[in-house]
Amino acid sequence: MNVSRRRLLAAGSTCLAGAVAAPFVARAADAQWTYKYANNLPETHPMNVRAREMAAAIKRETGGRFDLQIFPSSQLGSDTDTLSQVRSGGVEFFTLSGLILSTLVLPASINGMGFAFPNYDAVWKAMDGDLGAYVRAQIEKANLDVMEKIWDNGFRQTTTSTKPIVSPDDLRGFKIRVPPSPLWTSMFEAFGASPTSINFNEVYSALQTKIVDGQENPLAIISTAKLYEVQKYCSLTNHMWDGFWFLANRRAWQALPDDVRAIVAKYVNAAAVKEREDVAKLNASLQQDLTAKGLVFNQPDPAPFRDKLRSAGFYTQWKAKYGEEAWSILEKSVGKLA
Ligand code: X2X
Repeated sequence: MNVSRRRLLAAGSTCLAGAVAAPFVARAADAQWTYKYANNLPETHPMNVRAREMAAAIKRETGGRFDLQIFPSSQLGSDTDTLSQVRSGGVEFFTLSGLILSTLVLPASINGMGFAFPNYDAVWKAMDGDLGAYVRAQIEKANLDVMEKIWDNGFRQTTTSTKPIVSPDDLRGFKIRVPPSPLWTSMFEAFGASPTSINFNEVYSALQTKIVDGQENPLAIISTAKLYEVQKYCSLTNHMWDGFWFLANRRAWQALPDDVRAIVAKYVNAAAVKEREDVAKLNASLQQDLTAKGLVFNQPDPAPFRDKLRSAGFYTQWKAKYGEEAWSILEKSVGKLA
């Protein structure tokens, strides 16, 4: 028996005044499945704008049988907590950066390899092609289901409250927040920086209270999460590309009838494709807007950063971790790295 039916019976059996209970019963009976979707981004980010559209379309096409409830801004917990919850079934859906997911599925961080992707064309070709398929197969081996289309986070830029990052030397000893993920820590350690792992829901306050002097994120996040309020410089380092896998708790996903599952998957994947366009547009147009809000931009030459990673043995080290198969799929998309 599903939850809403159980609730409906419970409501019926304890109801003394039918007229009072009726509106509740009618609402509970509407949806057969009420699934939670958690993410770490503000409501105004394209991810949540497209998710709201997608939830409405799913509700319409399932005739109200499927109700997707969206919980933005880490309302149900940090990324680390929510990863546990999507595994246990506490939440049914969760969008998570592949780099953070790598704490569970190591190869899921591979798309975040430093300076690997030159542009979005190369990203979508790889992630909708062999590299994405490889990573999804590894995610499924870890007992999570994952939708086909990865959502865009974007190319990441570095912000600070103290000084612009112009060359790799500027990162030496620099206190920077990174998301909880070995690849991020390893990469900033290779630059000689001093990275601290902090979940996104604590980033604004960590910057505000100067626990760290900087962070790195795509412009769409720097804007929607208002990080410009607590940062002064933005260096367009474009040091990696990051995306969000739309994960599903396996038991909850498989419990859906085929027709409902197909409708949900169709709209989730379509929303991902629209969100990609929105984010790319924002990331291209936000510089002006953020400048007006007081951020000072600079565009460093990526070559010395890449050289620094190479000479620190960063690529060789990660090639050994991922293994030949994964590494060769990556290099097929982006060219020789190590
Ligand atoms: O935590 C971050 O910086 C964010 C929002 O970009 C990710 O989810 C990786």
